[in-house]
Amino acid sequence: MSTIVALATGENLAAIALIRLSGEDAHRLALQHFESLSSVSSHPVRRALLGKIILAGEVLDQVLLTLFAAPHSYTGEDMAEIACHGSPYIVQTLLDTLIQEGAHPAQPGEFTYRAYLNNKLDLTQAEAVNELIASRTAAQHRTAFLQLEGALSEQVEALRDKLLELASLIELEIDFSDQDVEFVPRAQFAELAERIHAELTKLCKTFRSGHAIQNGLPVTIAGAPNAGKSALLNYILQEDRAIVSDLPGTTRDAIHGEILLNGLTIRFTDTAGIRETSDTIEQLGIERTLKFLQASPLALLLVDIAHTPCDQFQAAFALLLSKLPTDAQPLFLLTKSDLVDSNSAQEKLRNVQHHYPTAHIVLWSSKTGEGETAIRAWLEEKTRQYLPTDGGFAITNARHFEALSAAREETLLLLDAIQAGLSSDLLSSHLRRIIRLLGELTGTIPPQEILNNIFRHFCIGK
Ligand SMILES: Nc1nc2c(ncn2[C@@H]2O[C@H](COP(=O)(O)OP(=O)(O)O)[C@@H](O)[C@H]2O)c(=O)[nH]1
Ligand SMILES: [Mg+2]
Repeated sequence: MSTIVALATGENLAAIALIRLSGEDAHRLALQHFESLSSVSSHPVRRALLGKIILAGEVLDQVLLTLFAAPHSYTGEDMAEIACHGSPYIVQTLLDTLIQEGAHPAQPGEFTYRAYLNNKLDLTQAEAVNELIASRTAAQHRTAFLQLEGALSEQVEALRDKLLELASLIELEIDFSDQDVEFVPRAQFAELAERIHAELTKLCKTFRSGHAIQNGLPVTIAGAPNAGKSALLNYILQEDRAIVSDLPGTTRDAIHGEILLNGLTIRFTDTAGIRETSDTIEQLGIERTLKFLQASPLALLLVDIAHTPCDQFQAAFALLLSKLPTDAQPLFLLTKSDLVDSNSAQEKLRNVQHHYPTAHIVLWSSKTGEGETAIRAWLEEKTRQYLPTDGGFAITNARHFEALSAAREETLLLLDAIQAGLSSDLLSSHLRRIIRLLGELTGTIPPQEILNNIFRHFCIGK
């Protein structure tokens, strides 16, 4: 395999830069212009050497060179890491020299790809490397780290092992089909398939949480113009993100802001106020509001308690409720509570609560902060629904979710086929499809393994 080289640290100016080499010439290339000052350690597979890089008689830099001997390296190949000073000139000169002398500039992800090819990581672990690097929150870090340590691979491999075992027995039945033998009693087979289905279902369910961990939890802020939506967003973010104005229709496009709660990112979207309008631009904004409301179950719905006439109060509620998706979990805020005396505010609250007994409704003022505790408690409760239960484990990757869902669907078909008493070769084809899907997930190639498994467990001799 050719030797590749790349700058492993970012392009930004920093004290130290790390240049990585991997492949059979990695050590030779790294040592070519290196003059050792002292040996920092002389471990047989990993050596760190302090020395100078000398090019055409001139010292380019003093560096720390670490050599890793195959297979004890990240990629499983011989590797060298040169920690030099972060000067763009030093980095570029070193890279140019190494490339001139035969190293190839690495493709994106090529070190990890080689690690995968050399069985250092499976596919899900390789993907986890990417997620770990990109992680910004505690929950993202935790899910990526668990996946890198093999939490998903282990579960999927355990399922595959069971399936491979079954597949080998069923293939054997096909071989002995003329003798009409059943190596797997069908009741036991069905029970196993159900267990596998249950485990796949459990894995798939973690995606709800994994998706929220990766992409944040969207919360739409909606209501009539002037209800106080932008003031609420600014209050939550503690900054002047959106323009607050008593001119109705000020916020025409969606404005986003994020906070971190329980390790999850909550993405608030302040939207254009919903009302009848002939202004086409405002109308476009309102259509976007409706899309945001439809797209996420969490919404903060605002009704101005100070300026909405009593006889329009319920209509305002009904209008907002009619825009929500069926799985909506809104929190209603009766806004500008500082402008009404507390008795009449309480009375209005009781009144709407009476008409909407199941709705969560609180009084809110962005001037006094009344209702902040209630909003925070609601957000806390909602985020908790998305936190992973299984020690932080959750699948975060859509590819994994799709493969697991497809495998789960196929398990249902397998169950139907068993119950319908279908022949071994039909059962085998379902099993093979599930095995292939799970194999694609972790990156192992299944059919050869089925064969190997047969030969490993049985001596067929024909
Ligand atoms: N007294 C009071 N005024 C508020 C409150 N929230 C918003 N406002 C005022 O109501 C007007 C409209 O607020 P804004 O946040 O722009 O409403 P939006 O159209 O829903 O985004 C502005 O003049 C705000 O200063 C509040 O809680 N109390
Ligand atoms: Mg606004």
